[in-house]
Amino acid sequence: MSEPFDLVIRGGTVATASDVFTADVGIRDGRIVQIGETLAEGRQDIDAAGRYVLPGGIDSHVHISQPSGDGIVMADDFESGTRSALFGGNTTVLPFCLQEKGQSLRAALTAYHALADGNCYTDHSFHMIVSDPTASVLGQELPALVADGYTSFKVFMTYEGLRLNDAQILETMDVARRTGALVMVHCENEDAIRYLIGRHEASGDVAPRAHATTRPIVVEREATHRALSLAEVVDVPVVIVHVSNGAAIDEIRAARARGRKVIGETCPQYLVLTADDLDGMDWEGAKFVCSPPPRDTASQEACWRGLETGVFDLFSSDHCPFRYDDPAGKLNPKGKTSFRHIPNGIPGVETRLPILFSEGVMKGRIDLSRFVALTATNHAKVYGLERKGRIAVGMDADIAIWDPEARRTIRHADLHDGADYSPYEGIEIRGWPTTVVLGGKIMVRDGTLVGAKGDGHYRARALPTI
Ligand code: DUC
Ligand code: ZN
Ligand code: ZN
Repeated sequence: MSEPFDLVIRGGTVATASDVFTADVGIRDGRIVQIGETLAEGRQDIDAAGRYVLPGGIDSHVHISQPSGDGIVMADDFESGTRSALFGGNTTVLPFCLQEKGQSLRAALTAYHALADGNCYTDHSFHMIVSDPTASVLGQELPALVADGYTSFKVFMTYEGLRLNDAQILETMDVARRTGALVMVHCENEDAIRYLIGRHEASGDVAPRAHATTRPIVVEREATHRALSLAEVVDVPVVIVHVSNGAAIDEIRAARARGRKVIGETCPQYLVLTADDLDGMDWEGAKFVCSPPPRDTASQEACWRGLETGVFDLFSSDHCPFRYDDPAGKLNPKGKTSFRHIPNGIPGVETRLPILFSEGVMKGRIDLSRFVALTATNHAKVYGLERKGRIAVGMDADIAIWDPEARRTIRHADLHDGADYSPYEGIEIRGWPTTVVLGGKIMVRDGTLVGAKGDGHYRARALPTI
């Protein structure tokens, strides 16, 4: 007789990126070992009748404990950031590890691992942010890191001190070509933004609302076109992250029509927020300052269509939390003098999945399989998490059990991150993950934390399969 299961999730509606069916899921030694009808009793059983049994979310775009400039501190460390992720139905996150100017990539990673090790509630891996692409970084360090399982890196076209010029982007993309790793690009034209910031400040327009005005769609569209063109020159696939509008989407479509391999990502803020939300808000508008900024309802519709039609492969949170009422956050002493000094980014790792589920699945815009693809399966494929993102025999038992009938109103007081607000406060949600299993261990049971920090582990990644 075979060994008993450690855990059986019984009678739920299981969804994969291609199918939806009713089954029991048998788990042993951290993996899914059997899927079928009427499995034998496990050491533990979860009754999932009336529930959806989905792969744990993979949020491949989050920022945790990232150095953010003079006196500014991110609201989440690895403990609070991954706890919040877990409560939002995620079992893996991919935060960014920032290379500071003059720093070796290895040193940046060592420091980042030290912050994460033993403190995480979810599994995790890191993307490098390459800010200083010296000959040794590109020639030796980056290829060595790719070989070690850090198989993706991000470059910026905006932010002084972070942005790379076209020559540097080409050189960095060439490392991806040689190694098979994946380049992610933040597409906004820094020079155009600086010009517009100067104009606004000169006219005395310094409130948070002007953040969006100085980062208009054309600035993102131009940079998206350029990033796609540079990737075409080098002949590498590219990930265009946090796409906010239809013009940038058109650039992705056009590049694909030329035969280019492009991965598109969008985020909740581009579906449910607009720049107009800041109207009449004065400094409280700082709560919504992120880049690219949310746009307008036409852009929201374009992003929805992109999710429905396959322009977007990835739906991520871009969780980048700063406290609002805090001298180390949005309302830092300089931040109160101009939008230019408000740290860019908003929290959202816990609300990403409920927002897409409620607005997308429950309102009939996407089906459950597309939801699974956009929130888990595609992230695993794109970023080389070979044993994650699917409910299938042999995969890690990373599972979120959803109550599709749950009704909640987003209130920051109910969330688990380290910020002091949610930009999504007051949004009505239908459907919420109630129980979350990581590597076969129940971490959240019926809304209560039962796992421990340190249960989440670092996972080296394979090359992308796209
Ligand atoms: N880019 C991100 O990817 N996240 C937050 C801020 C930013 O500019
Ligand atoms: Zn970015
Ligand atoms: Zn980001």
